[in-house]
Amino acid sequence: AFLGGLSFPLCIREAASGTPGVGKTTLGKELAARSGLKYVNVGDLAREGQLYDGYDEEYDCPILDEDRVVDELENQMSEGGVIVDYHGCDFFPERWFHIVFVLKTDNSVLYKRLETRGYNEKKLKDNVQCEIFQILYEEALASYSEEIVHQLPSNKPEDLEDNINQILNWIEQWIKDHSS
Ligand code: DAT
Repeated sequence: AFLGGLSFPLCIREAASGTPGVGKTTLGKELAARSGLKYVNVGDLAREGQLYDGYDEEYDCPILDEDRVVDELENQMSEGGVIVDYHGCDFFPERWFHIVFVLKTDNSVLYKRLETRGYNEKKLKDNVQCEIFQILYEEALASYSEEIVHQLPSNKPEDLEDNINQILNWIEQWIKDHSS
């Protein structure tokens, strides 16, 4: 409820990263609702603007045109106050983000979530493996300063609540530190 006070220009930018199905959208939207920050879903943005560059037959999905996504987001990212949701974060300019959260889900839980999405066998297996090997966390660590990359558990509804509270506290602190 402290968020009622956030009327001055915000310059917070966050990324939620992690394997599909770990709960990025759920967290990002809820966080936006409770913080007043703006939520941007890169997958939706790409679909709406058809920001694609070819089609991946093996994974049965369009290939993201990363440069066009970056161009499309540049203006609002330099304004700040944005939560960006995508399963990867290595192609975004480093200066865009003050903090990066990588959600982590146990394999058995993740498998069930992806199964209900109707993923094909290969996509299911590869995504669960990606999670097992912590590939997206490693990617985030390689792309941003280690101090701003945080891994958060995302298995149970209580995790969601804890994560949101933790991030809201972080935002509050960030504003205090930068409002002088
Ligand atoms: P993503 O955006 O990472 O692909 P999502 O937000 O769509 O993931 O969530 C996938 C599914 O998991 C969806 O049915 C909601 C559920 N979910 C998300 N976070 C959860 C949590 N902390 N506990 C239990 N279920 C969760």
